[in-house]
Amino acid sequence: MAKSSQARLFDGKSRGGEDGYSAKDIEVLEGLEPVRKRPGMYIGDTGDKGFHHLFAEVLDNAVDEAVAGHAKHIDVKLTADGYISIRDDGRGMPVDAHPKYPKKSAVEVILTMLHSGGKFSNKAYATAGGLHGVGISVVNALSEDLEVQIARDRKLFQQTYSRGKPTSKLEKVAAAPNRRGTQVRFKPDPQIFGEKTHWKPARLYAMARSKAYLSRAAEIRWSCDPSLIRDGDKTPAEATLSYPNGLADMLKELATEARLVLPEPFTGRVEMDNGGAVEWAITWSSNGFGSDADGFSRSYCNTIPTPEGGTHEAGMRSALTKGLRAYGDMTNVKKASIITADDLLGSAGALLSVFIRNPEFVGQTKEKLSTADAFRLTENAMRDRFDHWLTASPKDANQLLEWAIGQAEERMRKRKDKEVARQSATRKLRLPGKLADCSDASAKDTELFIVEGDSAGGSAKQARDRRNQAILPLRGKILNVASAGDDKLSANKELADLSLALGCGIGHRFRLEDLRYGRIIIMTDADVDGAHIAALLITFFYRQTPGLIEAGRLYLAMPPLYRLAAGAKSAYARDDAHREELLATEFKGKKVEVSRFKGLGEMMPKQLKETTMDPDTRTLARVSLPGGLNKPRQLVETLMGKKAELRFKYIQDNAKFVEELDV
Ligand code: 1YM
Repeated sequence: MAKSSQARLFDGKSRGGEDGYSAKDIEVLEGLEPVRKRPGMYIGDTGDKGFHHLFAEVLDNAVDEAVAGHAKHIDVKLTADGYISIRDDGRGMPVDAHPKYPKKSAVEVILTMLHSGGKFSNKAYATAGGLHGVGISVVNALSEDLEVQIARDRKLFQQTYSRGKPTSKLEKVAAAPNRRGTQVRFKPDPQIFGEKTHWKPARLYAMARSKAYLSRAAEIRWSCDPSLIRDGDKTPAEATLSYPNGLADMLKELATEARLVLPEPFTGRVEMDNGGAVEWAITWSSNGFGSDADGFSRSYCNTIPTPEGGTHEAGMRSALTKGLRAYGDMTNVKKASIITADDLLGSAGALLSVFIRNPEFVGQTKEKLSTADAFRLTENAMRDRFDHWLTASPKDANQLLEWAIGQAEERMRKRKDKEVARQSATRKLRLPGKLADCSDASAKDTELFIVEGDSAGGSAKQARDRRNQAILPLRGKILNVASAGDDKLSANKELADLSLALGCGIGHRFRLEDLRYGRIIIMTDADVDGAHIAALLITFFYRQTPGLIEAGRLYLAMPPLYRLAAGAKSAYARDDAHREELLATEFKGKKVEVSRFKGLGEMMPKQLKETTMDPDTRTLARVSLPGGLNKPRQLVETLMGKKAELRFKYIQDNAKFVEELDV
């Protein structure tokens, strides 16, 4: 309606009397042509939503009249002919002639002029731009047929309209000694909404019901032609909607299946001297509320829903959070300080309704209350009552406090998990380009083969089981970490790639739980160069990730050095001794062809798989620290460290033990 619902709440009072209104108070801005031209501008859309918005607009007018204390009953009647009628028993729209338009009655101005409203209600366009309070004239403009009946001054007046234009004069049709109020009966225009858009009884009923909860003063009597109610639709044909406990009743309805944290909800209503009011009903559930798994927060301003929340909701959240924290403080529960509004209200079922003058709305659909005063008003009203409520029943208060702390802890745990997941995700994103990773993401049962050279890497990639075996080829001799400084280590590309692939960090940042693979397998050629590379790698692991070795996660692959073949029979030998053994046993007396592999890259992938990589047929040597972590420290320093003289001395001292040199 032009005179927004928000506006009129206090108008009756401000003029101090029932009939304080007169036609000269109506402000007129424009006619209705723009509405029919661009209906979407006024009602959002011309689909189901806009269609039903027409009902909301008229109902709001009637509800306002009830909230202002002038009406007690509202009748909603849906008939088979597609008409809906809404009637209240309030003062009745003013019928006197309008001074600026002496030929028109006030009703006609209200119904035919866009943005006509009470002069005193400078808040008439409080929601301008929003969809609420656009005016009953918009409903008239978009109706094929509309009839208004006003019972006022013991007379019944009536006027009819079509598509916003009067089809009759305002006429006195009867005496009405016992009737008072306004009735609007209309049928939306199919030219605007199409032939297929119809009233949905369930939707209308839900709208009516929520209004009844919000205006505890009003009793809404619902009636719907049974032919309109489809199978399976539980909408009643007749119902009386009266909820003297307002939001508390609404909450009861919404929280039927909830496992409540507290037996009783926190409810209340505070009325201000200026006619404003704050009403709320809140309960906490440990299993959500039916389809609202995370709870819900529904707020209203002057019975208009504010789905985007706003200052009143913020005031409520603040009051409750501060209140509970203060209670925790008072009862020496230190942890209460970690509770945030989301912890407390994230899975609560909260209903809030405020009544204020001059509400202002912002946001995409102007459904967010922005009036700054509403914050303080709500916060003050609720905080005071909440403090009393908590101290009055310590058992419940403690339970709520404990529950909220649990929610806070859960939130912190989740955040941490997320952080870890994010870290591993970024680690994954930053994997070295030449790593051929496995498809399994878990560290369980996965293996990383560190391979010497690109050609061996190529064979290994073909030989692997890509589900759980990853290949990282390293080029040539890697840096000797025992003789290089930290700066060299961090600048070394091969080792940087290796650390990235491992995922577990190195040095003091090492964390075994971040290791991306179950086993790390060094796979180098079975020659001195291979042995040297393996030694360099083991040195790296020993110095930078000793925990990985201690955990038994580092292995050496054992590729064969020889292949022995005699006719159809073939076998692989690890080393010279093994070769001799095979020649003396399995191949005894046969003409054996012995070939020596120059490197892994030379092997057929199938051979490499069979001899070195397939868990069913291979042999792995686990790198271990038999004397504990510190035992090899000196030896590593001597053999791999910076000081060549230590190495020289070691060789001199130990040369006597060397029996045979394989060169
Ligand atoms: C079924 C819809 O519109 N009831 C209704 C509307 C008005 C009044 C009473 C009313 C308001 C005031 C004074 C006032 C309207 N008045 C205006 C306008 N029911 C329905 N009931 N007298 C009567 O607010 O001061 C618009 S609607 F513009 F005249 F104020």
